[in-house]
Amino acid sequence: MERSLLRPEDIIARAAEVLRENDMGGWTRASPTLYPHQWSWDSAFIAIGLAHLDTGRAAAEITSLLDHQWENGKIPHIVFNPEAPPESYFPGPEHWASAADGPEAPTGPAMTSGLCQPPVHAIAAMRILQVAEARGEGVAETREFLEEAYPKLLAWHRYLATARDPEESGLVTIYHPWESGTDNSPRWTPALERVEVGEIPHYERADLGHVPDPEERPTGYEYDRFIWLVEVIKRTGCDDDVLYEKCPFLAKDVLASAILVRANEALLEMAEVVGAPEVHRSTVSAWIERGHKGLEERWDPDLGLCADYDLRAGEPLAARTIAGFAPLIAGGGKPDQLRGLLRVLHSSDFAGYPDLRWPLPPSTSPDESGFLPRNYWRGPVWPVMNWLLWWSLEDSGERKRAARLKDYSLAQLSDGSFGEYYEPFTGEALGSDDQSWTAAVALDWLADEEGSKSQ
Ligand code: 2M8
Repeated sequence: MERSLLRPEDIIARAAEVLRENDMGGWTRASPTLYPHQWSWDSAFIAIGLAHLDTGRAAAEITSLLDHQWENGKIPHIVFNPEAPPESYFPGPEHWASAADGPEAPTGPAMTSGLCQPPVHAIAAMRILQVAEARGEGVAETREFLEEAYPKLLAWHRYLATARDPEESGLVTIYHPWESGTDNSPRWTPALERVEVGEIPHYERADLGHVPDPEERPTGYEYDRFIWLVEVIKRTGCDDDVLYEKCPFLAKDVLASAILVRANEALLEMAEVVGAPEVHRSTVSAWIERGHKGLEERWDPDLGLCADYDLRAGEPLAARTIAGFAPLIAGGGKPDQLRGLLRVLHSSDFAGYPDLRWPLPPSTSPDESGFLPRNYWRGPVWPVMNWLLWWSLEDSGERKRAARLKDYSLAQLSDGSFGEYYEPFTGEALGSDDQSWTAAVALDWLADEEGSKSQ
């Protein structure tokens, strides 16, 4: 059905409605049917959007996630909704139950997955304070929230800097493509192909029942590997040391590492706000420095992008995907490198590709061999990725480019469907409608519009 285009004030109203409808009471499901649970990095983006509606509710989003933090500092990638019917999502809580007996899993009735996702949380937490201060509302409450959240976020970042980086490379190791958040992206294809699938119990995919066309979701080949890796990870009790030895998928993720650099910068600001001891600040500063170095080492001059690294195979994973812009997202890079990345971003490899509906970067370059325009992380445009790029461009002083990215992104969202992702050539919304993080970034963009008007 053709939808009429919404005006900015209507986008705000609809986005707020989406977040209200997905509000499960103190936490937000990622989408109404496809994702009925709380996802880690979705919640961070959701908090950024919620801040413009209610800073207290935004803080609660992060707090509820942190309530399920593991003993070793890990923030789980999913906190399961006990009310969601068992057949609504696979693999659900029962599937992860054995991992919940592990020594690091949180005690109590709530069930979580044993994986994690990119660490956007500290960035979100500081953004809540920024919004509260700009509005002159809820500042004291937000500061109290930050005092509670700070040690937990520090423990989370410490987990990533140690258990997930025993080599001290500055780069985050992942055990499963789900940990990258860009599940079936071609960035992981060679590493996934090297995974030999063992015995897996028969399973039914719930996701295919929630999208109009299975072509929008990962393939059966990919899912078998996803599920096998979950089996392997569970059998170790999610033990990081054992996984380093045994996990058949072991990779350095440049996007998560870049986000960690930014999240560590946010943590430094938070340390200032809560008056944390100096030693924390020097530790976090060292993590930041190490992160920049690690990304530098993963620079691929042929791609003009950063490339992930397959630790198992001992080789780089060169692919033209949105994750390659990691140094732009990390910020603080060399001016030459920034210029080069901007060139690639606007080139025919990405946003300048001919015949795109809007000049917005597809998640995978249309020139990459694994590109599929309707398939999930293999080609569609993801508003949440555009938010990350926009935010990074703003921060690098590239305000004009940032404004263009925001304007086209808002044009994309003006059909009001708040799709999970969009077909790059037709602009059709794909995956789930009413995806919470899409609504959230729309709210943040439109609040920025308002802010710039009043300046
Ligand atoms: C997608 O991932 C989940 C598994 O974690 C799935 O496909 O079932 C990804 O887009 C991920 O980045 C996102 O956090 C999640 C919920 O929106 O969905």
